[in-house]
Amino acid sequence: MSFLPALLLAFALPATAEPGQPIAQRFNADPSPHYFDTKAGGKFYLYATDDASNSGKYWDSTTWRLYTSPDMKTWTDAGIPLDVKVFKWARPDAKAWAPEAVQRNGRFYFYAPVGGDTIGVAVSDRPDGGFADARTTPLVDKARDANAGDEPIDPAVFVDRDGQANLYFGTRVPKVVKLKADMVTLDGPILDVAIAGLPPLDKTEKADKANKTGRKAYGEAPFLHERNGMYYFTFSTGWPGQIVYATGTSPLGPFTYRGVVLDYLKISTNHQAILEHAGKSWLFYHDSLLPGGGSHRRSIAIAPLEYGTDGSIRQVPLGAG
Ligand code: FUB
Repeated sequence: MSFLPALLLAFALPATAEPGQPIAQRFNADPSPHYFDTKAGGKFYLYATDDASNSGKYWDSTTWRLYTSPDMKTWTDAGIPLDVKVFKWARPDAKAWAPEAVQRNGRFYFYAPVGGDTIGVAVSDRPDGGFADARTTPLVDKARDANAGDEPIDPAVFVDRDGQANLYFGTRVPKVVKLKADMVTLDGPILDVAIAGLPPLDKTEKADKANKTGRKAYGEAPFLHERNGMYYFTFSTGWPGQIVYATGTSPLGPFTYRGVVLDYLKISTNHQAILEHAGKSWLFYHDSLLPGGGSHRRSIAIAPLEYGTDGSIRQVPLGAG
């Protein structure tokens, strides 16, 4: 087949996901994967930062992207679920960064870092569009909320078995705050997440520098999941970063550092999510995998995640190598 028809076919066909392979032929990053049951049936939904619509020099896209899959193997580009203009209070230059989504109360909630200093929340009756601002003000606002940190970005929501939802976010110092059952109101103070074995960075210390001196630290991309009663807090150690994990007996922490999930990749960021469904576990991450790819032109990939009998996570055999 000549180059042009092959290229057209690559964009027309859904992509097949394998470890180290992009899930789509379009740049995307910051995976937020879910299995949602709707009236139309259940399927996998993957929300992403849309690196294909940025300048290639910075993460300056203003739209998010959605991919869907019936089987975690074949992914279809479902377009733009929303853009930053949904949030009327957003600064005119606000960028659309790492998103999160939750199905709750018969609705779909979309948590969006908007502009690096605020997190907004939008709501819809369907997962693939129709989102409207749920509050008309930011859910988290650096200028308004005590202890919101220097950069309230990278929201991740965990809903525990008892129904309590927590929002995790932040760079350099990980943050957690409870959400009310409406999913759009903070319920109490914003707390620092304590990780024994990883003291937080002070304001003058950069995580990437810390990495070069061998000191691991929290950088960004907080994510929480639970398995067999153990709470796993995963995150990136910086820029560049490893994906590492810590465990604890409460979703609010404290957590104890346990080890590396995914080694450094050859790009400036690393951002993970873990999806457990029907007894299987997968790590979603992003890397430079497509032609023309790089630190601002990333691609989401998926790898099986395995655990030891003691609950430890086995390091995924990918990395800068
Ligand atoms: O996509 C922009 C930023 O890059 C995200 O907020 C970080 O997690 C990093 O992946």
